[in-house]
Amino acid sequence: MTKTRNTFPKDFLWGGAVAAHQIEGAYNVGGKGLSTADVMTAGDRTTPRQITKGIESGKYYPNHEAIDFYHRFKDDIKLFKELGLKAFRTSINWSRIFPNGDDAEPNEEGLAFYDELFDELLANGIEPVVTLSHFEIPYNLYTNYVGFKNKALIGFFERYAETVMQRYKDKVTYWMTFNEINNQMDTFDELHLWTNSAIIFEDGDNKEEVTIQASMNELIASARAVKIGKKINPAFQIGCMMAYVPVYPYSCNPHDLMAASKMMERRFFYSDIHVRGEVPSYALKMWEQKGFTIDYTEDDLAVLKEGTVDYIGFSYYMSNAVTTLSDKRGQAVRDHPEAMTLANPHLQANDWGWQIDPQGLRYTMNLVYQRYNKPLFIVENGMGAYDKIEEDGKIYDDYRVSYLEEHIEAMAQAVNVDGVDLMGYTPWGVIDIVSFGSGEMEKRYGFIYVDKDNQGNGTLQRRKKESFNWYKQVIEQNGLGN
Ligand code: BGP
Repeated sequence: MTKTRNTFPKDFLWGGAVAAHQIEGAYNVGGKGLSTADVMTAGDRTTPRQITKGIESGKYYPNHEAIDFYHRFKDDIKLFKELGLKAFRTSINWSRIFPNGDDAEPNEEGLAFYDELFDELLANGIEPVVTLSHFEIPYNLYTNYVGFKNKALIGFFERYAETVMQRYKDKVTYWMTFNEINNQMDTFDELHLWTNSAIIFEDGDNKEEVTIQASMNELIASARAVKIGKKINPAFQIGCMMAYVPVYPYSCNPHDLMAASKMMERRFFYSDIHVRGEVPSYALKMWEQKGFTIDYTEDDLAVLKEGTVDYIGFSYYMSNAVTTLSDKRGQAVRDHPEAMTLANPHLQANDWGWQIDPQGLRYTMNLVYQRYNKPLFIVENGMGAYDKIEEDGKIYDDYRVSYLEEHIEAMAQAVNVDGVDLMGYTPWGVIDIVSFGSGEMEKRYGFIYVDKDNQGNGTLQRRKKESFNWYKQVIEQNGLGN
């Protein structure tokens, strides 16, 4: 492999990423309303998290306290500075700003919290990168409006976006609208629909049609936010946030190739609209064939066209392989409408079954850049793992370093060999936080360890892992070094 390890652009945004509900805690402090993330219990590797009706006594909700970043951010930012972060990606918790989502006025205490947070970051030379909605919305927008199925949410989101963009116009330059907006289309499973759109299906719902309607409402809301943001401050860089999981044909049977391409289309649907501002023809055809009626107006279409994004933010963790070959049915990990997912025999997986594939990152970067010709920003990447504190008090997380090193190497190839325009890299969970998928604390991604277990016990004390020193050096030398 060509050695191109130490060559990233001069102002490359080396950083770390988190989300408000997974880090802040203080779920009922400072005038904050209940959010959809506050009614999710803890699960584990094999048990899914439950979504309860409001907060039920006797159940454990890991996001209520999370790692108490709300009260400890000043100390944490000191560590981020020591690590050398140039950027820190977090989200604003919508329910701190509009506790019920439909309130007439924003909550000043919530706005003041993010003022303080962004000021502290900037004072430490760290650029805030902000997601407007990272897998949560005010709970009231579910109970009284059934989530993004309802077009009223477009207006509520627009007002929220305008409020925070106006307030932080001189503090935040990099924005993203909806986190991993395309995660909901693959499986229609409860967790993803809930976190993306606050939808729980009702009897008689056509799941796919309802999901597409909610998605269109979000895409329109996103485009409106982009338009407003650009008016507030033309220097804003506003991106979308996609989960890219490249889908490979399991065999070279052309049917497998076609199935993989069709599955990719389901994910590209979202960035096609965010970037090109048009509903793609393959989607219109599919809706027609399935008899779906998706409600949007000529004005909405004009908004989509006017509110296209500046860059493509995305997460990358793993790849996927699919087949249509019926003799493989016994090995299927998951069934999709067009094909079955199989474990890729060329890849290893982490303890949660996520297949590790650095080449897949380079492939994805090429694919996306060729499709859109817009700057890319890798805003999540990393490997969840169990960490152990050894007798000398240290955490030797060489598995984490290997994962990240291989992905940075692939990234360098994409930039320096393939000519991809990449703005930055913010690996996921720079400090240990609550897992979104399982609600565990012990699925750790961080360079900084947090003393807390899956049941919520622990001192919350922070401790640098060995990977901390490694990442610090990567940032210092603007790459891996030759
Ligand atoms: C992405 C989400 C994050 C996150 C990460 C890791 O899907 O944007 O919020 O947590 O994946 O997933 P998990 O926490 O389930 O390991």
